[in-house]
Amino acid sequence: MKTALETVPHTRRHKPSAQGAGPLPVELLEKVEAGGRLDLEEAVRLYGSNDLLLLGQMANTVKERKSGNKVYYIVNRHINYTNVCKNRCRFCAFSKEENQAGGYTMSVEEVLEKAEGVVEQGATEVHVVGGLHPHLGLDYYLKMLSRLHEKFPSVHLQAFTAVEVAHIAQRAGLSVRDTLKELAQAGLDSLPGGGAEVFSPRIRKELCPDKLSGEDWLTVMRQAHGLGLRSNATMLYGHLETPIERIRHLLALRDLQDETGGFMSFIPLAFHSDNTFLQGLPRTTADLDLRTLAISRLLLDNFPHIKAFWVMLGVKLAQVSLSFGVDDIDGTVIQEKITHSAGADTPEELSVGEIVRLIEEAGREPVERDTLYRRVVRPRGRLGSDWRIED
Ligand code: V47
Ligand code: SF4
Repeated sequence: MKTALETVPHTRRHKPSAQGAGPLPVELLEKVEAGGRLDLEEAVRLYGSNDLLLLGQMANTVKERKSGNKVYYIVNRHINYTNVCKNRCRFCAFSKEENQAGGYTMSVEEVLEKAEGVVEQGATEVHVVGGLHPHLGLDYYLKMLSRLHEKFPSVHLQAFTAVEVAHIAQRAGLSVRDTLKELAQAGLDSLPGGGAEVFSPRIRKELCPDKLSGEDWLTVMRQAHGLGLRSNATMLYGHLETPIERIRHLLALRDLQDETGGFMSFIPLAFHSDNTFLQGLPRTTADLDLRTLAISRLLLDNFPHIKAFWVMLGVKLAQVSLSFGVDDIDGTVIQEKITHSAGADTPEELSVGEIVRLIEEAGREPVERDTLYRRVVRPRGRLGSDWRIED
């Protein structure tokens, strides 16, 4: 495996821009207090600020305006149905060539089996994503969704990133819109936010040249929202991108959200370099993680929720992030493979008891939600498949 030093010209993460370095100007604090919209230059100042706690406080003001003291979590499970992928992004440790050792593709029956256990234990969402398999056809994806939907009609199926949707469409010779319609008809309820990475063409050229462009990622989401499918959005940070590239990514998401209103939550994903072409790049720091979450909350004024994905962030920092603009801590997750292949040392799953303890200890009110952020009610507070959505 080549290291970052051998493979890429930019080997160090970009430091906060000197342009914005220093204390936060009082006008910026006043603007956030008054609910004003921040622009690119102002966001640069936030990245350069030497006062992380003040930044957190500003993000917290916005968070509390939107969701009060609530912090959401969900009882869910991730199913990564295949790791075979034709793209082989340089930041990805999960993907394999079709016949490479360790490559796998689940049958629809295997996906159903994985879902079954957790649905009995009370999962309200199954989150399904995988690689871009060169030979699976539309029928595989449709069958997976329709069998899941038939068997577990009340469970929300959040499946296939915009990148997978474009790949499925291309293989089927259909437009993205028609593909989305077929997937929705088969049972797809919403799209996860993966595949966005950083929209910057410079970064995509360097790290994932075969991936859908940033513009095309946004187009798939525009079309999904147009059909009434909601989605999330992500940003992979902490590799070779500059603060300005992160900010432009956030602003592009904000523009699309102005247009469609279809995004539910934004999830910054902290890069892990083990077993990737960027091996050797150090982990993101707590400062960069908290700063990125807080700036996301401040810039994405039209996103209802900012999610800390504890699998990538670490459980302890995810808890601290509840004072930095975050109002969602994701969920039980169970067997996420993408980050764990890249060296994540977080557990494979968290119990509801552990999640509730993290949230309560931070002085917040834990609220179990479904994928669409409706409150989930459980008889006698016990986990099981007899939950309902609060009227
Ligand atoms: O698209 C790949 C990222 C994403 C690495 O929508 C990596 O609620 C870190 O999108 N280090 C998939 N990240 C996961 C994802 C996601 C996760 C949780 C919640 C939601 C949601 C979405 O993981 C990929 C890519 O951006 N990724 N490799 C890595 N080495
Ligand atoms: Fe394939 Fe996704 Fe990994 Fe890229 S990040 S190689 S598209 S599985």
